[in-house]
Amino acid sequence: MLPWPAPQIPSLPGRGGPVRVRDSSTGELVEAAAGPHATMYVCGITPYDATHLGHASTYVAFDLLNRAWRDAGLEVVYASNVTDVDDPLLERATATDVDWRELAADQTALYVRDMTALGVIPPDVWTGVVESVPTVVAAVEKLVAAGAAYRVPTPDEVGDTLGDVYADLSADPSFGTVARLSDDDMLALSRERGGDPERRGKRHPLDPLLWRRERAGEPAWDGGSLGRGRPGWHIECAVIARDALGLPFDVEGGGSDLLFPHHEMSDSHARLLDDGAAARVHLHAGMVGLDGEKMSKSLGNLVLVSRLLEQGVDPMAVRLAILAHHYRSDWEWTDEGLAAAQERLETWHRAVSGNGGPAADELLAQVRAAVADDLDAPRALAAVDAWAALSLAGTEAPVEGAPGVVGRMLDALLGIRF
Ligand code: 5CA
Ligand code: ZN
Repeated sequence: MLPWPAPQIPSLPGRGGPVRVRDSSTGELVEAAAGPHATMYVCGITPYDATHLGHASTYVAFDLLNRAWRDAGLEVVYASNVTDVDDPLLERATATDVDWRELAADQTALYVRDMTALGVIPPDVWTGVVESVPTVVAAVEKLVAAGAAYRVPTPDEVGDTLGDVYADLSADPSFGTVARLSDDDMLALSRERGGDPERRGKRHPLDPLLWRRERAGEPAWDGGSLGRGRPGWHIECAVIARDALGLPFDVEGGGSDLLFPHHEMSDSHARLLDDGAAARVHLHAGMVGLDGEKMSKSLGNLVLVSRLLEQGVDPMAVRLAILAHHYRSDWEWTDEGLAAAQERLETWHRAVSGNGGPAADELLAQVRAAVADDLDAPRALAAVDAWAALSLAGTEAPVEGAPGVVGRMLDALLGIRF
């Protein structure tokens, strides 16, 4: 798929240092990429409803990492997917009597508009599930041939009795090392997040679906020796990430709801496909809530980016409202938070609008240090607030051109553009 146009990123004096992040597998602070290249896969949207603040917050978090890496001189390759065929998308299409392809295309277009408005750097490789079906089929066939996958009879499948294909997790001695959860927790989360532990005929309740045979009324593709059908969820990301970045890649990310089962399973598939490691570092953004509940398409408690923009809200205020929270924390979207971001944006705008202001070097160093320290955006914002207050107070001897450097820095590192 063709991603949205990349924003111009201004160059800055000097260079940022190595970026450290807290790995969600181990809880340790680690260097996100050793360089000179940095590779990142962030799970993309399932396009059945427009971008809400939760999605936006997750993509802004990884955008911060992308920007910090580039500022440190690394050559970044960022890959992502669009889950343009999956159960929830098909269910919504049926419920609203829309063609599933049309629904996916419309919602993906809206997402593109939202990401562009929020100044998110687009992926370098952006792959839809539908276009990756042939490579997924080859990967599943490889897992079957290796004895790492097996067939489960499907009573209602069309035509023959090949069955659905499931991964045999017992073939992967490293299974469980991504999320490091107890068996009970894994089972509960699998049930909650798209798994099917009760499916009869599986060798283990957690074994995930790799290939779903065609069912009446569902879209299906040629699956070679697997028979017509469509990909399971986790294998798609394993294959898309591997093909875009090679294995192992540096960072695999998404919201914290993807740590298990999605990333546990997709890493397991990737390991078995490549006899090696999948992602070096796992990074997960906290969940954004509304009125005490996780914001989610299935619950319907959504604040949509597109709706805020329609109401005339400056997308940079939305971005600043997101950046006011550390990416790993769970937080609530509120009108007050947005109002505070709008006020902050105006203050910053006034502060960077003059020709002279307090020197920029120290602020640049502080913001660089904050983002390099596990993407600590709230700390970066506080440093800019202090500089802006000093600038607007007019008590410092003005340094010519300093506001210009600060403006470029806000743009390059934080994605805030006036
Ligand atoms: N297509 C799959 C990933 S392969 C998917 O999870 N799609 S999604 O549309 O449900 O979510 C897109 C991204 O937004 C994921 O990284 C997900 O973890 C993140 N996300 C979803 N809800 C929230 C939320 N309330 N707060 C923060 N991030 C969220
Ligand atoms: Zn994914």
